[in-house]
Amino acid sequence: MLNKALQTGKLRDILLLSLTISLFATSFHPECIVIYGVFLVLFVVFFILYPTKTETVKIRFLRFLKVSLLSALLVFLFSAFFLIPFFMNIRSPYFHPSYEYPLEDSMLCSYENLYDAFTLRAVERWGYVDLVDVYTGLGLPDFPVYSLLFIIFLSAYCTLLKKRDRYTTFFALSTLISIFIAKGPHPPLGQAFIWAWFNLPHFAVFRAANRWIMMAAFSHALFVALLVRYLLSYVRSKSYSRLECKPLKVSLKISSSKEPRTLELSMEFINKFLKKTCKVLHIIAIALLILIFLNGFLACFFFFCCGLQVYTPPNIYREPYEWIANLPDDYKVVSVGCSPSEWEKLPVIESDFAHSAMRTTIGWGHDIGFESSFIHDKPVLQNGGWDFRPREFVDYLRFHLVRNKLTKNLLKILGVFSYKYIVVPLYISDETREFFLNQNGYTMLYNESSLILENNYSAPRVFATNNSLFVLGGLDSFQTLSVIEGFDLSKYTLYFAPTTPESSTLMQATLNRTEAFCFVNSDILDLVMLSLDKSTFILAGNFGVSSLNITKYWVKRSSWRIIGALTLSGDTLTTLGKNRISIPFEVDSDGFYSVWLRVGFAPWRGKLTVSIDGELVQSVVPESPYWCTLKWVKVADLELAKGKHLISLENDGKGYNDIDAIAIIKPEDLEKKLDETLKMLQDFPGRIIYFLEAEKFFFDSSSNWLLNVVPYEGCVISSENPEVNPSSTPLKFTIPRKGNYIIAARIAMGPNYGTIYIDLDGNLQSIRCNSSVSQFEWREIGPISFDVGEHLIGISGVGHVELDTVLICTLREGENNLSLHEMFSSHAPDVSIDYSRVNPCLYQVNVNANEPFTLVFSETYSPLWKILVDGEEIAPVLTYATVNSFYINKTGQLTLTLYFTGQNYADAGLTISIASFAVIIFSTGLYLLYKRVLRRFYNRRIIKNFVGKSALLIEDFRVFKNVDEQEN
Ligand SMILES: [Ca+2]
Repeated sequence: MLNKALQTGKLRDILLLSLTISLFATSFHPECIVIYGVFLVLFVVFFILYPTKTETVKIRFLRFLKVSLLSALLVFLFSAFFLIPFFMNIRSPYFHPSYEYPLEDSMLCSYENLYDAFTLRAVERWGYVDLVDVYTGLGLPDFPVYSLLFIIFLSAYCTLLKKRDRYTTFFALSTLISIFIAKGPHPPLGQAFIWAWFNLPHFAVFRAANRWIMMAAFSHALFVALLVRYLLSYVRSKSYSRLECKPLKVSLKISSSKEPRTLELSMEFINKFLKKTCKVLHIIAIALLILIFLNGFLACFFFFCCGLQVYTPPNIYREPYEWIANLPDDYKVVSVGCSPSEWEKLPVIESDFAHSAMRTTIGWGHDIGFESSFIHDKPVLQNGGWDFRPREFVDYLRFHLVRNKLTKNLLKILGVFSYKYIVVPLYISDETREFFLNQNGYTMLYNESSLILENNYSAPRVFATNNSLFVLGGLDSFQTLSVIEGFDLSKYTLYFAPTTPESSTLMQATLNRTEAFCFVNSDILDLVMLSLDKSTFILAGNFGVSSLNITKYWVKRSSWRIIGALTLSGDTLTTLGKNRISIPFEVDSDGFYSVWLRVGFAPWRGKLTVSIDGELVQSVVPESPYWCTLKWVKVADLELAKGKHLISLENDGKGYNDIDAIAIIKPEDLEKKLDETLKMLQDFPGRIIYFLEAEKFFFDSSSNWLLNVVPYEGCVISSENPEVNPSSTPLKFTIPRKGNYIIAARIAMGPNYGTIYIDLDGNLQSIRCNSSVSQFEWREIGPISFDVGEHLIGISGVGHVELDTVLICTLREGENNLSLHEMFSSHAPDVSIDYSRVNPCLYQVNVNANEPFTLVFSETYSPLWKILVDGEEIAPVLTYATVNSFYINKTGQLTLTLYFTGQNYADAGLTISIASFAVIIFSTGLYLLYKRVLRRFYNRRIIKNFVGKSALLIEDFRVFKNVDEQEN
């Protein structure tokens, strides 16, 4: 179509081209669109530049302009239903440039050698692994299928010797390019692919690099067709039968005679040889034709022999999902699955309850629970889906909380997102089943071969709250908060502080309404840094490459966000090897600057050397006995001139280094921001609470304390020492507001347990841990009066003690003491909500509110969700790190319309597409009709008469006119 349109430039051809491209752009797999798209562009370049005798480059270029402009317009109109939402940013996160796979993935799914690529061998080994190894077992057994394909394809490309034009040259070049990309990072010249992987936007989604071979397959088809044409004409011509005896003529000029003499030598044996060779060639050509015809069958023998492989899961797998499908209400489902190592029963097993695949009788398939929406039509947790935020949230649950058995409050955490049913299928490991059965707050609803737990914490999809907490912390805040008994997540909306420096207006708006400011394993410096100007701030994680090879590169690594730490970059810039990276930055004025790094403090650290503009400034070894936190460290104070600079980070290769962010700021600006932040916290009317996990802040490997994980309770530090035993050097913390505080500690109670001492600026406070019941409890100390400024807190123990978390919280005016239970026992809002789901983009919510409230809608946060109330449109605020909330400052009987405005773009696009189609079809019909009528007109010779008559009339008119003129 493209070729024809470029050749003729006719409207009809442009229209057909536009229809084809619209179909291509709206219905093909995105990878396919990119791959063929690249070659379509290449074809256009070829078309314009490839020299021909008939037209100049300029003519072809102008025609291309006409074709491309017209078809771009038409394609836009036809595909508006897809393109308008797409360009308005309503698209899968898969299209986001930060969606990348690690380089190593591409090694598994690309061609290791050029021969395999050229012969189009199958290399993606997923699917029916138990039945066939696609690499070796697809073809006819004991038959050299790939040698045959090699001969056929190579012979096909030999047609280039006979036919070299714009098309054959283009297709041959495309084959080369597609083979080169399809071999991925493998030699020769694998470096080019690796460069593209790390530097070209969107390239790192092509982990199945072998799919680029689809263009070579297309070219092969063209050349094989050409070969078949030549072979057929050769075979038909039977040239050997016409081969005549050709004598060898020799002219001799003998000096004595005038005339040269011709000598004819007939060499019979040569003729016989030629004839025989031609006969053999004839037979070979026929054989080749037969083999070309058969090669499809030979190469895909497995499928012709065994048919397409389908797997039907046993009824017993489907039963629990069919059972919940009969439940009438609006809910979400968690389906529990197995990790690959659990399916394979490997010696080292790591659980993964949200893994997508299951091992079936034919190989790997999608887990039936994971995809069970097709049975019950309700959302399933899966792995969080494509969206980055829920995906990160589920990563934290999968790889940290559940895998390490750190909580018994998983259902409490999931309940706020409306996950009501947990399906524990029969095929999961005993360990994972035990984990779910040990959780708090469920009712066993179904107990057959599979189990269904009903989550008692489950909140509706749309609910109201009148309290909120503002959290500066990572996702682990969910776990830290969930261990407070009586704390109901669905009564407190959690607003997480934005983790990139941006306008603080949003933060301010939510802060004014919030009950408490919680620093969860974070401190005031973190808050100060987040209020900095964007220009002084570098998100280091963005400079890491997408690879698993931490020894070779500085990579993007998810380890800190997976453990739920507060990360600003998401993934940190990490390496284990002896590597150096340089990151450019710019300062807008001359002056004295401080350079700060936010680095991960954890075990096995290397020495990190920092240089600026090539000058070494400082080295740090951020070693800590436990995965502590990411902390801001000042690495340099120096003069910088206005303009561009380079900061270089070098790891010595003796351990890891994780860098989250870099800040370059004038000390006086930082001082100013610190004062502003302190002022903001002093003016803040709510409570200020510090949550400090003991293992992160009060553990020192040189002390006699131990670090251990108590299953379902979390990570704790413990001591058995009969003497007073300090756990670490006291921790410095900043009190922003003068007043009374309580200190609370979550400790293990039990018979014969010892005493924990909390050392506050040198004053010891004791907590006795002896109790007849063994369990973890919160114990409070206070009130304690603190002045603004830095204070010290230390922990010691006598006897057997275990400490999980320490909390420091402001008391209100007049409060002398307060238990955590009271602090978080807020009343439910006086708001009743009744909602109905009209369609996935539209909810009607009827509210009877006696006070202003926050409406939480647990659908993945998108600024395109809006609420319409009394003609006023309210934008959502991100809450619980993943979903939408709307503050409704109205009371009484309210009817709210909750809708996804993105659908408006899709609707508008669809209208444009349909209208354009209608116009095109109507005008084409009209044109065809007009042509038909016109032809009939001609056929009846009316036209001739008509022309004759008019000519006569014109003649008359001229005569008449002439007479007039003469008279004048
Ligand atoms: Ca802890």
